[in-house]
Amino acid sequence: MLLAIPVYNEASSLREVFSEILDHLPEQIQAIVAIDDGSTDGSAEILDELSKEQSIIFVRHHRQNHGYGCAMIESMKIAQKHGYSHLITMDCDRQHRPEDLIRFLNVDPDIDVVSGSRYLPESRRQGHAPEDRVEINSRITARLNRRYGWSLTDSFCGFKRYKMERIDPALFSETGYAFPMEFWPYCQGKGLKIQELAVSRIYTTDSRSFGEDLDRRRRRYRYYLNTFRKAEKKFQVRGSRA
Ligand SMILES: Nc1nc2c(ncn2[C@@H]2O[C@H](COP(=O)(O)OP(=O)(O)OP(=O)(O)O)[C@@H](O)[C@H]2O)c(=O)[nH]1
Ligand SMILES: [Mg+2]
Repeated sequence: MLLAIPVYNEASSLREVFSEILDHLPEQIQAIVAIDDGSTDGSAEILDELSKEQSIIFVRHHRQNHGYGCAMIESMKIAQKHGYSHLITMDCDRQHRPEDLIRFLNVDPDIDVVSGSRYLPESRRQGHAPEDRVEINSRITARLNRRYGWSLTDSFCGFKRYKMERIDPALFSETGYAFPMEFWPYCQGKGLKIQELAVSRIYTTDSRSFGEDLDRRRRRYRYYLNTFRKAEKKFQVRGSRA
């Protein structure tokens, strides 16, 4: 099993997060790959040091920033190329708890996608989630559920486990934060088995940004919907209702 971690300018948390990950690393995880996406804050150097210190850690550097989705697609390609049965993705900004890794491994290996949810009743809460994040997530999640007859509670959580046999990364092209909007129609088209897993919802700072344009709520919503519509066309998926 491969653990992949997208990194963009996380110098302040990297050492602490990686040390916690190593402390809680389930033995089934054979390698950790960090995708440093053109970080400019020293993250790249810290990751290089970490990979020298720990042979289980590998680092891919991008000269320029290509986006969160690009790192997801690249992680899937790496997992596929090296023959890993499963891939787990997790963030390194202290919002995902390394203690939860083992819980992803305990889910039936035949589930194709185990998707972390920060909005289940059992999800522990720490801090206050920004209202726009909660609102957009809940609107998009409700739309997916209506169209596909699903009962998701969190459509934007990056903490996930993928069964690689059912994932074809060559079919994905969304390189930005809207990657899940391309991924869910793919799941519907392929008939993948999806199960949510309660994870903590941690927001200790209010200052995180998606970048200037996407911090505008309506613009971000439109971008997500456009990606979703394009993906439905590409994967020839039709929902039952609008
Ligand atoms: N490789 C790569 N990683 C990224 C990029 N943007 C963010 N990340 C990483 O992806 C993870 C999630 O990014 P966030 O910006 O926190 O996104 P989020 O958790 O959906 O949003 P918040 O709710 O604001 O925290 C973190 O580990 C980031 O370092 C990017 O452009 N490229
Ligand atoms: Mg985050």
